[in-house]
Amino acid sequence: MEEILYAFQEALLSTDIIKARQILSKTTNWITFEQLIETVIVSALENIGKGWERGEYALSQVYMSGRICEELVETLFPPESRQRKPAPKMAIALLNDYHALGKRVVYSALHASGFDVLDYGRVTTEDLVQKITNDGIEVILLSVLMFPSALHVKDVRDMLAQQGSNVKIVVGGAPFRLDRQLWRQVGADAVGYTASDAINIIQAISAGAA
Ligand code: B12
Repeated sequence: MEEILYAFQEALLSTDIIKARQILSKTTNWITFEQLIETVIVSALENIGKGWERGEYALSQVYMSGRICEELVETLFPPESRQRKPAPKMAIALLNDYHALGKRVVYSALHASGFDVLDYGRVTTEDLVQKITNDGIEVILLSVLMFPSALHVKDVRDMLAQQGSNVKIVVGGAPFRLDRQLWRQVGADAVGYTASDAINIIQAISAGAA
């Protein structure tokens, strides 16, 4: 797996989408979609991000790596389960942030697992609260990758509370992985660190266990 990760990372850094695609396609018959996302794509992007922090790579390399992964991930999603699962009405959104890949992965994993989820795309706090109210959303999944965006979850919680709403907020993204208490501090009901976590949390909420 180490070798695959290294080769994939090198392909991303050289903006070689053809090679990156070839490397991933060789893995799809022996590892699952979730493993591919977590152990190859997320790890490669994290390593590249760390290299950028150390001054080894240019921001353009981080940017292009993210774009290439977005494009490749589109072709990798497992076929959707035809059977829809009973669940509270839910939506997913990217809150005040531009890192779109994590939300895309979580949305597709949930959808492929049989859950109907509205995709609100990138939203501001006010837009989000309005959409939640208008659509009668019961569970909102929020993806944020930057610390200031994570703090906006608290604003969402406060605005919803002012309206007497008890919508469940599930959060995920880098700031919550880096600070394991942050989700509680911003008033979320649950946190997930991977797309599989999102599925488990939604299953638990649907079963009335969370
Ligand atoms: C690629 C990348 C970019 C790309 C984004 C491309 C794109 N279209 O998405 C580009 C180059 C544009 C970019 C720009 C910036 N970035 Co950037 N970026 C990254 C990087 C390296 C990887 C992010 C990524 O796509 N990962 C792959 C996806 C699949 O993983 P993920 O999003 O984490 O999602 C997974 C889980 O978190 C989880 N998950 C995600 N959402 C949710 C939601 C729920 C409900 C659940 C349950 C789970 C869940 O499931 C997903 C699948 O496993 C991260 C490093 C990191 N450690 O995350 C920095 C990082 C997020 N970036 C950072 C920064 C600072 C920036 C910039 C401000 C840099 C700058 N100075 O200009 C800009 C801001 C852009 C903007 N205006 O918002 C910082 C944020 C630091 C912070 N604490 O605030 C990070 C953490 C890097 C760092 N360590 O400094 N970035």
